[in-house]
Amino acid sequence: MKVKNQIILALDVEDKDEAYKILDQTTPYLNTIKIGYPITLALGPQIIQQIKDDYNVQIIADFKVADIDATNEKIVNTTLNWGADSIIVHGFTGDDSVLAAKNMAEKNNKEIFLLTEMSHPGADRFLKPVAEEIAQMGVDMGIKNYVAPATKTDRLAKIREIVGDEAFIISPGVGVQGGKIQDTLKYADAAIIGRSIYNSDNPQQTLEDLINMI
Ligand code: O7M
Repeated sequence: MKVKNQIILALDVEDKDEAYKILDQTTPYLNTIKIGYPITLALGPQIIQQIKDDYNVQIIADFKVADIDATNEKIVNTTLNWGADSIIVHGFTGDDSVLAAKNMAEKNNKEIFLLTEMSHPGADRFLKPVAEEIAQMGVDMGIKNYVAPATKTDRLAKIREIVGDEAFIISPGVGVQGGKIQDTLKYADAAIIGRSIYNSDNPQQTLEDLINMI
């Protein structure tokens, strides 16, 4: 995946006019938008194709898929049929669940991102102790794309070490959650940024400032 300016916008707004206002200001600089439950549940899954058609961007569907294999398969297939270019899948469910998601994405000529460890403090309790194993599982399964936290650069660095230089890592947590873009991009290929762009008084200026820092 090629991410323009190494920034992915997390479009976690729930109002279409607001979403389009932000997209108007940011898509001259960005080609990759992450949509998740907030916008999809508010506006319906049609929003995926609408945004693609109206802004000529690629969409990462952040549905953090975390079910048994048979259900993962359905979630991945339906999401990709709604127009998403890739889908984010949790790794903690284990290799059978992840494999089902990976196979279904490949059947659609699309890709999954494997979520290894999360950016919020609470993730230290249950996810951190197994994150390196999750990353290793991804490597063993031939997965190329990963999500790892920008708020914990030591952990991000560790996950990069495990998945290798050829893997593609996207990293959430820059801005409001405390991560710094320059530190993050030492280890990640792109940063996922939401509130500090879409809640800013001037999303375009904020984005320009972020790009200038890279
Ligand atoms: O910049 P923010 O904090 O407003 O938004 C960050 C986005 O990244 C938001 O959409 C979160 O749901 C998502 N995210 C995390 O913040 N932390 C994680 O560990 C994982 C994700 C994510 O994208 O998971 C795939």
